[in-house]
Amino acid sequence: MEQWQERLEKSGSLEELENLRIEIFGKKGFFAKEFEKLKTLPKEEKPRVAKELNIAKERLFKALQAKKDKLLAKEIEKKLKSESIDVSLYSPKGFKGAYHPVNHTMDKIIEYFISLNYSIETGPLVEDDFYNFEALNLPKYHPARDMQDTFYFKDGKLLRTHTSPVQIRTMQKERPPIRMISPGAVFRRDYDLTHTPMFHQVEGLVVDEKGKVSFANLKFILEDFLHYMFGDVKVRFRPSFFPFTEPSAEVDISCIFCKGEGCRVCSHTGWLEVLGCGMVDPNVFEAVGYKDVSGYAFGLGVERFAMLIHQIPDLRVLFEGDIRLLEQFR
Ligand code: 2NL
Repeated sequence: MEQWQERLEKSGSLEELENLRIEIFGKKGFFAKEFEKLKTLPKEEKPRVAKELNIAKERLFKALQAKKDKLLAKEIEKKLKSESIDVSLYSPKGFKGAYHPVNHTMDKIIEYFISLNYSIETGPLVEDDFYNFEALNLPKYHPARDMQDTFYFKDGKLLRTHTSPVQIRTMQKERPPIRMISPGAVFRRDYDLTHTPMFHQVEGLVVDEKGKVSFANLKFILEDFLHYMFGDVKVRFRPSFFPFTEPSAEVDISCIFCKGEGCRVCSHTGWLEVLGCGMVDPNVFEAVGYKDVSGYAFGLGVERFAMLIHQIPDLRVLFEGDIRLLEQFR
């Protein structure tokens, strides 16, 4: 543990710190391995070692956070010094403004579902444990609830990590049949080429009397939707898992860049993953007091769609506020 602490102290840049974070907390990192080793310990040893590991993990994570704040402050200071702007300069060219690619993509998605008479529902960005996790069949110790993935407030409230709480609220408020989408901003502690801490989702939900809504209906709608969004592409469904749907599937389209031949964007598979979906898990219906119903649900990341449609290699540029980004979408 001391060696990690020492390396944290010594890291001189955010990039170095991020690499260290992955080394310590990542899916194949130090703690993942240590927790894996727990399985081989004798039964009576496990609780003690697990407790020690959790305490050490919490402590290191706090140290990492503190170091990150320090480095960030330094970086911002440096940036401010190098980017002073002369606001008195005359600009002969009136900038006309442009529509943001994320808004454009969002509009196109919403338009499709409006044409099928889905309602558009919205809800609060600050949610509580029940709406964001509990009602969605995410048990108390599910990794998604981790401090590392979710932004928590001191009072236990949180920034929603998906728009599913809106579906829960809508089901509580209304009786079936329900046919809705929930577009909006969501928040996760993630920042790299393909992840930003704020991004947008559109989730869909259809609920009716038991037997009236099938996986075949879901499949038809999503295939039609993906053809509307991406034109003449192949669509395939792969079995998958989500806590809130059963059965679940992930949906791929044939790569729009290489037409399925295999290229860097599709990691030479010929396919791009674009959606998650499934039949609503009975536990979710139970949480909202629905009986004798069936339903399907799906979710997608709007930035990922925008990235594919507009060929944007780094998602972070979408939210840096640099006007040169928008100038390309006039
Ligand atoms: C993904 C997957 C999904 C859902 C979202 C959902 C919501 C309720 C009940 C059941 Cl209230 N399901 N949402 C279902 C399957 C997949 O999103 O990859 N999103 C980016």
